[in-house]
Amino acid sequence: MTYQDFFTALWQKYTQVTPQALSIQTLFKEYGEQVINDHVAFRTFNNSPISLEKLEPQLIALGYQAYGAFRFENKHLKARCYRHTDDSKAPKIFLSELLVDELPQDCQDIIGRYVAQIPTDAVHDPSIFYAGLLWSTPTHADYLTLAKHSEYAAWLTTMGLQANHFTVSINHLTTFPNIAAVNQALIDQGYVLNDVGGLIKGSPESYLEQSSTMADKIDYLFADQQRSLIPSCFYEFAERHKMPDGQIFDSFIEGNADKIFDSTNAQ
Ligand code: OOG
Ligand code: NI
Repeated sequence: MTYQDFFTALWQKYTQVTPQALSIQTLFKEYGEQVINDHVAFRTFNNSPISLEKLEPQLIALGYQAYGAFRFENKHLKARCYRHTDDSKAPKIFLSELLVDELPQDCQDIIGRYVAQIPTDAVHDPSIFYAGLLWSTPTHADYLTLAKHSEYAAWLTTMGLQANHFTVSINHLTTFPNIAAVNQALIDQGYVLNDVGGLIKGSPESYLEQSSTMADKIDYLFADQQRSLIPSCFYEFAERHKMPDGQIFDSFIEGNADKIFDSTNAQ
Protein backbone atom coordinates (compact mmCIF):
# COMPACT_ATOMS: atom_id res chain seq x y z
CA MET A 1 0.00 0.00 0.00
CA THR A 2 1.33 3.48 -0.85
CA TYR A 3 1.15 6.06 1.89
CA GLN A 4 -1.19 8.09 -0.37
CA ASP A 5 -3.69 5.21 -0.54
CA PHE A 6 -3.31 4.75 3.21
CA PHE A 7 -4.28 8.37 3.93
CA THR A 8 -7.18 8.25 1.46
CA ALA A 9 -8.69 5.24 3.26
CA LEU A 10 -7.93 6.74 6.66
CA TRP A 11 -9.64 10.04 5.77
CA GLN A 12 -12.67 8.12 4.49
CA LYS A 13 -13.10 6.27 7.78
CA TYR A 14 -12.41 9.41 9.85
CA THR A 15 -14.92 11.66 8.10
CA GLN A 16 -17.68 9.06 8.56
CA VAL A 17 -17.62 9.89 12.28
CA THR A 18 -16.27 13.44 11.99
CA PRO A 19 -18.59 15.41 9.71
CA GLN A 20 -17.14 18.69 10.98
CA ALA A 21 -13.80 17.84 9.32
CA LEU A 22 -15.53 17.72 5.93
CA SER A 23 -17.43 20.94 6.50
CA ILE A 24 -14.34 22.76 7.81
CA GLN A 25 -12.34 21.53 4.83
CA THR A 26 -15.11 22.85 2.57
CA LEU A 27 -14.93 26.19 4.39
CA PHE A 28 -11.18 26.42 3.69
CA LYS A 29 -11.77 25.52 0.04
CA GLU A 30 -14.30 28.34 -0.23
CA TYR A 31 -11.43 30.66 0.78
CA GLY A 32 -9.50 29.19 -2.17
CA GLU A 33 -7.26 27.11 0.09
CA GLN A 34 -5.69 23.75 -0.64
CA VAL A 35 -5.73 21.84 2.65
CA ILE A 36 -2.45 20.07 3.50
CA ASN A 37 -2.23 17.75 6.51
CA ASP A 38 0.46 18.41 9.11
CA HIS A 39 -0.13 15.12 10.92
CA VAL A 40 -2.62 12.49 12.00
CA ALA A 41 -2.80 10.73 15.37
CA PHE A 42 -3.67 7.24 16.62
CA ARG A 43 -4.36 5.80 20.06
CA THR A 44 -3.88 2.22 21.25
CA PHE A 45 -3.53 -0.10 24.27
CA ASN A 46 -0.11 -1.33 25.44
CA ASN A 47 0.35 -5.03 26.36
CA SER A 48 -1.99 -6.02 23.53
CA PRO A 49 -1.76 -7.41 19.97
CA ILE A 50 -2.07 -3.78 18.79
CA SER A 51 0.54 -2.19 21.09
CA LEU A 52 2.68 0.66 19.78
CA GLU A 53 5.54 -1.77 19.37
CA LYS A 54 3.40 -4.15 17.25
CA LEU A 55 1.94 -1.33 15.15
CA GLU A 56 5.23 0.46 14.45
CA PRO A 57 6.44 -1.96 11.72
CA GLN A 58 3.37 -1.05 9.65
CA LEU A 59 4.40 2.61 9.73
CA ILE A 60 7.88 1.60 8.68
CA ALA A 61 6.29 -0.38 5.82
CA LEU A 62 4.64 2.87 4.69
CA GLY A 63 8.04 4.59 4.60
CA TYR A 64 7.99 6.17 8.06
CA GLN A 65 10.64 6.41 10.77
CA ALA A 66 10.35 7.36 14.47
CA TYR A 67 12.10 10.61 15.45
CA GLY A 68 10.68 11.55 18.86
CA ALA A 69 9.30 10.02 22.07
CA PHE A 70 6.96 11.48 24.68
CA ARG A 71 5.54 10.60 28.08
CA PHE A 72 2.32 11.85 29.72
CA GLU A 73 2.50 10.76 33.36
CA ASN A 74 -0.91 12.06 34.44
CA LYS A 75 -2.71 10.48 31.50
CA HIS A 76 -0.73 7.21 31.73
CA LEU A 77 0.42 7.45 28.13
CA LYS A 78 3.52 7.26 26.07
CA ALA A 79 3.86 8.26 22.45
CA ARG A 80 6.19 8.43 19.48
CA CYS A 81 6.15 10.56 16.36
CA TYR A 82 7.06 9.44 12.87
CA ARG A 83 7.95 11.18 9.64
CA HIS A 84 8.23 9.90 6.10
CA THR A 85 11.83 9.19 5.20
CA ASP A 86 11.73 10.53 1.65
CA ASP A 87 8.63 12.67 1.21
CA SER A 88 8.61 15.76 3.41
CA LYS A 89 5.07 16.54 2.22
CA ALA A 90 3.67 13.33 3.76
CA PRO A 91 1.75 13.99 6.99
CA LYS A 92 3.63 13.22 10.19
CA ILE A 93 2.15 10.55 12.48
CA PHE A 94 1.66 10.73 16.26
CA LEU A 95 1.07 7.31 17.85
CA SER A 96 0.28 7.04 21.56
CA GLU A 97 -0.51 4.07 23.77
CA LEU A 98 -2.26 3.72 27.12
CA LEU A 99 -0.15 2.16 29.88
CA VAL A 100 -3.05 0.03 31.07
CA ASP A 101 -1.14 -1.41 34.04
CA GLU A 102 -1.04 2.11 35.58
CA LEU A 103 -4.87 2.28 35.82
CA PRO A 104 -6.91 1.02 38.82
CA GLN A 105 -7.61 -2.72 38.86
CA ASP A 106 -11.27 -2.39 37.79
CA CYS A 107 -10.23 -0.53 34.63
CA GLN A 108 -7.48 -3.07 33.92
CA ASP A 109 -10.03 -5.88 34.21
CA ILE A 110 -12.46 -4.16 31.83
CA ILE A 111 -9.79 -3.39 29.24
CA GLY A 112 -8.38 -6.89 29.65
CA ARG A 113 -11.73 -8.39 28.61
CA TYR A 114 -11.90 -6.35 25.38
CA VAL A 115 -8.22 -6.67 24.49
CA ALA A 116 -8.41 -10.47 24.94
CA GLN A 117 -10.75 -10.55 21.91
CA ILE A 118 -8.11 -9.12 19.53
CA PRO A 119 -6.58 -11.87 17.39
CA THR A 120 -2.90 -12.24 18.29
CA ASP A 121 -2.03 -11.81 14.59
CA ALA A 122 -4.32 -8.78 14.09
CA VAL A 123 -1.52 -6.62 12.72
CA HIS A 124 -0.42 -7.68 9.27
CA ASP A 125 -0.81 -4.58 7.15
CA PRO A 126 -1.31 -0.80 7.50
CA SER A 127 -5.10 -1.12 7.20
CA ILE A 128 -5.05 -2.05 10.91
CA PHE A 129 -4.88 1.73 11.53
CA TYR A 130 -8.48 2.13 10.33
CA ALA A 131 -9.85 -1.24 11.49
CA GLY A 132 -12.05 0.40 14.15
CA LEU A 133 -13.28 -1.95 16.88
CA LEU A 134 -11.34 -5.22 17.16
CA TRP A 135 -13.54 -6.29 20.09
CA SER A 136 -17.26 -6.45 20.84
CA THR A 137 -19.15 -3.19 21.39
CA PRO A 138 -18.61 -2.13 25.01
CA THR A 139 -21.36 -1.80 27.58
CA HIS A 140 -22.33 1.63 28.82
CA ALA A 141 -21.40 0.57 32.35
CA ASP A 142 -17.85 -0.29 31.27
CA TYR A 143 -17.60 2.97 29.33
CA LEU A 144 -18.57 5.02 32.39
CA THR A 145 -16.16 3.18 34.69
CA LEU A 146 -13.29 3.75 32.27
CA ALA A 147 -14.20 7.42 31.71
CA LYS A 148 -13.90 8.10 35.45
CA HIS A 149 -10.20 7.27 35.35
CA SER A 150 -9.18 7.74 31.71
CA GLU A 151 -11.14 9.56 29.01
CA TYR A 152 -8.58 8.08 26.62
CA ALA A 153 -9.49 4.51 27.66
CA ALA A 154 -13.20 5.24 27.31
CA TRP A 155 -12.69 6.79 23.89
CA LEU A 156 -10.48 3.97 22.60
CA THR A 157 -12.84 1.25 23.82
CA THR A 158 -15.77 2.80 21.92
CA MET A 159 -13.96 4.01 18.79
CA GLY A 160 -11.13 1.50 18.31
CA LEU A 161 -8.22 1.98 15.95
CA GLN A 162 -8.75 4.87 13.57
CA ALA A 163 -7.38 8.34 13.00
CA ASN A 164 -8.25 10.27 16.12
CA HIS A 165 -7.68 13.53 14.25
CA PHE A 166 -6.27 14.99 11.08
CA THR A 167 -4.43 18.28 11.37
CA VAL A 168 -4.53 21.20 8.94
CA SER A 169 -1.13 22.75 8.27
CA ILE A 170 -1.66 26.47 8.80
CA ASN A 171 1.76 27.11 7.23
CA HIS A 172 0.30 25.95 3.90
CA LEU A 173 -2.76 28.24 4.08
CA THR A 174 -2.45 31.42 2.05
CA THR A 175 -5.41 33.55 3.22
CA PHE A 176 -4.98 33.06 7.00
CA PRO A 177 -1.99 34.92 8.48
CA ASN A 178 -1.83 32.87 11.68
CA ILE A 179 -3.56 30.43 14.03
CA ALA A 180 -5.59 33.20 15.67
CA ALA A 181 -7.19 34.03 12.30
CA VAL A 182 -8.03 30.35 11.74
CA ASN A 183 -9.58 30.06 15.21
CA GLN A 184 -11.65 33.22 14.69
CA ALA A 185 -13.01 31.96 11.35
CA LEU A 186 -14.03 28.69 13.00
CA ILE A 187 -15.66 30.41 15.98
CA ASP A 188 -17.53 32.73 13.59
CA GLN A 189 -18.94 29.62 11.90
CA GLY A 190 -20.07 28.22 15.26
CA TYR A 191 -17.48 25.46 15.73
CA VAL A 192 -16.61 24.64 19.34
CA LEU A 193 -12.87 24.77 20.02
CA ASN A 194 -10.94 23.05 22.80
CA ASP A 195 -10.14 25.81 25.31
CA VAL A 196 -8.21 23.73 27.87
CA GLY A 197 -5.33 26.05 28.85
CA GLY A 198 -6.53 28.61 26.27
CA LEU A 199 -7.54 28.22 22.62
CA ILE A 200 -3.93 28.26 21.42
CA LYS A 201 -1.61 25.58 22.82
CA GLY A 202 2.05 26.58 22.64
CA SER A 203 3.68 29.79 21.44
CA PRO A 204 6.00 31.07 18.70
CA GLU A 205 8.83 30.78 21.26
CA SER A 206 8.28 27.02 21.49
CA TYR A 207 7.99 26.92 17.65
CA LEU A 208 4.62 25.15 17.61
CA GLU A 209 1.12 26.57 18.07
CA GLN A 210 -1.91 24.29 17.92
CA SER A 211 -5.66 24.45 18.32
CA SER A 212 -8.42 21.91 17.83
CA THR A 213 -12.16 21.52 17.71
CA MET A 214 -13.93 19.56 20.41
CA ALA A 215 -14.73 16.12 18.97
CA ASP A 216 -17.97 15.59 17.09
CA LYS A 217 -20.59 13.60 19.01
CA ILE A 218 -22.08 10.38 17.68
CA ASP A 219 -25.20 8.53 18.75
CA TYR A 220 -23.67 5.31 20.09
CA LEU A 221 -25.58 2.11 20.77
CA PHE A 222 -23.83 0.28 23.63
CA ALA A 223 -23.94 -3.51 24.05
CA ASP A 224 -26.47 -3.19 26.89
CA GLN A 225 -28.85 -1.37 24.47
CA GLN A 226 -28.16 1.99 26.13
CA ARG A 227 -27.79 4.87 23.69
CA SER A 228 -25.66 7.88 24.39
CA LEU A 229 -24.05 10.80 22.54
CA ILE A 230 -20.32 10.27 22.88
CA PRO A 231 -17.22 12.02 21.47
CA SER A 232 -15.89 10.67 18.16
CA CYS A 233 -12.99 12.49 16.52
CA PHE A 234 -11.79 16.08 16.16
CA TYR A 235 -9.91 18.34 13.73
CA GLU A 236 -6.65 20.08 14.62
CA PHE A 237 -4.79 23.13 13.28
CA ALA A 238 -1.03 23.56 13.58
CA GLU A 239 1.25 26.51 12.88
CA ARG A 240 4.96 25.73 12.93
CA HIS A 241 7.72 28.27 13.34
CA LYS A 242 11.36 28.54 12.33
CA MET A 243 14.00 27.68 14.89
CA PRO A 244 17.16 29.81 15.26
CA ASP A 245 18.93 27.50 12.80
CA GLY A 246 16.38 28.43 10.12
CA GLN A 247 14.70 25.00 10.10
CA ILE A 248 10.97 24.68 10.76
CA PHE A 249 10.28 22.79 14.00
CA ASP A 250 8.77 19.45 12.98
CA SER A 251 8.26 17.60 16.26
CA PHE A 252 5.61 17.77 19.00
CA ILE A 253 5.45 19.32 22.47
CA GLU A 254 4.26 17.44 25.55
CA GLY A 255 2.64 20.50 27.13
CA ASN A 256 0.59 21.13 23.98
CA ALA A 257 -0.27 17.48 23.33
CA ASP A 258 -1.45 16.99 26.91
CA LYS A 259 -4.23 19.51 26.23
CA ILE A 260 -5.00 18.32 22.69
CA PHE A 261 -5.82 14.87 24.14
CA ASP A 262 -8.70 16.54 26.01
CA SER A 263 -10.46 17.26 22.69
CA THR A 264 -12.26 13.93 23.09
CA ASN A 265 -13.36 14.58 26.67
CA ALA A 266 -17.09 14.08 27.20
CA GLN A 267 -17.50 17.54 28.78
C1 OOG B 1 -3.07 13.04 20.40
C2 OOG B 1 -2.85 14.35 21.10
C3 OOG B 1 -1.51 14.97 20.77
C4 OOG B 1 -0.55 16.71 19.14
O1 OOG B 1 -0.61 17.22 18.01
O2 OOG B 1 0.20 17.14 20.02
C5 OOG B 1 -1.45 15.58 19.42
C6 OOG B 1 -4.43 12.44 20.65
O3 OOG B 1 -5.36 13.17 21.02
O4 OOG B 1 -4.57 11.24 20.46
O5 OOG B 1 -2.13 15.20 18.51
NI1 NI C 1 -2.23 16.40 16.91
